[in-house]
Amino acid sequence: MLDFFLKSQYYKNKVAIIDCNQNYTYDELLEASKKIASTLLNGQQDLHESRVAFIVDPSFNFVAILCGIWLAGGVAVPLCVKHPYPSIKYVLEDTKAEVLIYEDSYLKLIEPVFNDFCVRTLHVESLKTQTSNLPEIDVNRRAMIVYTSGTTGRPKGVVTTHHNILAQVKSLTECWEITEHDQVLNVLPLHHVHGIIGALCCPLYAAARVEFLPKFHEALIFDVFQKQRTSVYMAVPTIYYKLITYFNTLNSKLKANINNALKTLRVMISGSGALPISTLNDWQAISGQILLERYGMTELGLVISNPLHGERRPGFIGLPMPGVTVRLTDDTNQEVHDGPGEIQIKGEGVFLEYWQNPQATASSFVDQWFKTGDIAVLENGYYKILGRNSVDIIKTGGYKVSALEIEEVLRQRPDVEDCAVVGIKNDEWGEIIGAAIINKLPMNTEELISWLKERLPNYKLPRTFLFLTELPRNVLGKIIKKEVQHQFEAL
Ligand code: MLC
Ligand code: AMP
Repeated sequence: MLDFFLKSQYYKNKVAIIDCNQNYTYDELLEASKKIASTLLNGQQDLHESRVAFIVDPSFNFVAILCGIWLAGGVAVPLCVKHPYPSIKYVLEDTKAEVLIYEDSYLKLIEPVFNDFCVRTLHVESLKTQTSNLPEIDVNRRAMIVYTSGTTGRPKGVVTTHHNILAQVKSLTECWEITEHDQVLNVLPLHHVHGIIGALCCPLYAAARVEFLPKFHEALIFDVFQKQRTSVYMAVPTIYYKLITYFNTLNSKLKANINNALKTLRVMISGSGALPISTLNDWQAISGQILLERYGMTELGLVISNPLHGERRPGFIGLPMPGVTVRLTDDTNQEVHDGPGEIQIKGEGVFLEYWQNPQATASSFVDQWFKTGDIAVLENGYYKILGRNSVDIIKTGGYKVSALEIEEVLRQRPDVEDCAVVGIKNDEWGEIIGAAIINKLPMNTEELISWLKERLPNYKLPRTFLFLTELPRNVLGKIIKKEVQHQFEAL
């Protein structure tokens, strides 16, 4: 991404970011980023990959901080603005962050940090004060850590280098022909690759314009579409589902206006979870747009996509993006050409490592191929996802959640004897989270949910509960999660 800073000099007066209806040019972005870098350096020559965490809403400031950290030689750790304190604490501890940048709205949330950590805390407004020389950064240095849930308890930090990020961004720019004429509406959380790489770094690299909204709301999104301020839109299937549901409540005049405005977009993209064909069809009826489905992963960026030109095949994730090599393999990692098999990926965009977890890094690769855990087939040149090789990974609203992480939290309660957390198929969310619990004492669901809310972010909360006297187990005593899923589906 460091290339971006060179390129942006040619787009000085072009608008880079819109937030809260205010425009910020590339020049303003570059200047703010340099000042933030200088303030972070605070007299040092280089941050030498020290981790800088920041809890800031999607905004001009967010982007300037991200760029500022990179210009100073730091590793950016974007925090989820919806996480409760224990999740924030986990990331700060795990990354051993040396700096935490915050804005007013999150002061109360992060207040315990002042006692719990020896970390330099900086308020957003104090960042743009200094100017100094900035270091030369080798592209193979670490640039960012984003957390992802896996099949082992706590989330893992996924480390990408500047080179990885640039490779990911170049691939997307080429695949979807993103140019300086594009306008991207970004309503995604920025602590995940969909929002930060796809809908932010990619348009910035192309010198396009990125617009943020103060919060996710269907009316606000349709308002921006109606004003024809968007040419490229990226979202998860749940968001398209929500837009369709909201659209159906509008009066016919408004529907007609939105309908016309949507036809002017260049491309609308869906990813992070399987796009139901019903959502694809309903959205086409509303917008005239055939959603372009693509596939990605925190460790990879976005790697397989239906074509911009040519057939967008419903139910398929498409073809390898530029610079990406894909193979399908059986259980012994032997290639099975058409599958079914595990998707394995090679490419310059593939992440460097799991943060301070060499074992997990080593076991996620075979012969330099990254093992995704997703099972697919290849049909007439297009990949189609069949499922995952672990029932313990749940995708809900585009977020990946570890069933084991939620089980660990539930087991901390004295009234829980045992539990099994599963994903249950759901039209709106892809999957919703269900928790089957063997309780030692009578349990009150409302109390349980508010207890969980203090420990887990909203998207990791179980939405439905089963209270049982035993869990289905196989002869080895292992819980049969598929059976638990059936029990929920039968409710
Ligand atoms: C929230 N709610 C849920 C839920 N999340 N219900 C069921 N399942 C879930 N997962 C409920 C809340 O309890 C609340 O209900 C209501 O929905 C609104 O909650 P919210 O927290 O305000 O949600 P909202 O802001 O509406 O968010 C919905 C969303 C969000 C779809 C905008 O989930 C989202 O931004 N998802 C995107 C995630 C993403 O970017 N993933 C990319 C990962 S990277 P009530 O009753 O209180 O109203 C990746 C790689 C790749 O996957 O390929 O891209
Ligand atoms: P994350 O770890 O949050 O980056 O999630 C990555 C996972 O999202 C992948 O391993 C897939 O299981 C899933 N995913 C991403 N895009 C798609 C898609 N288009 N269809 C089905 N699953 C997808």
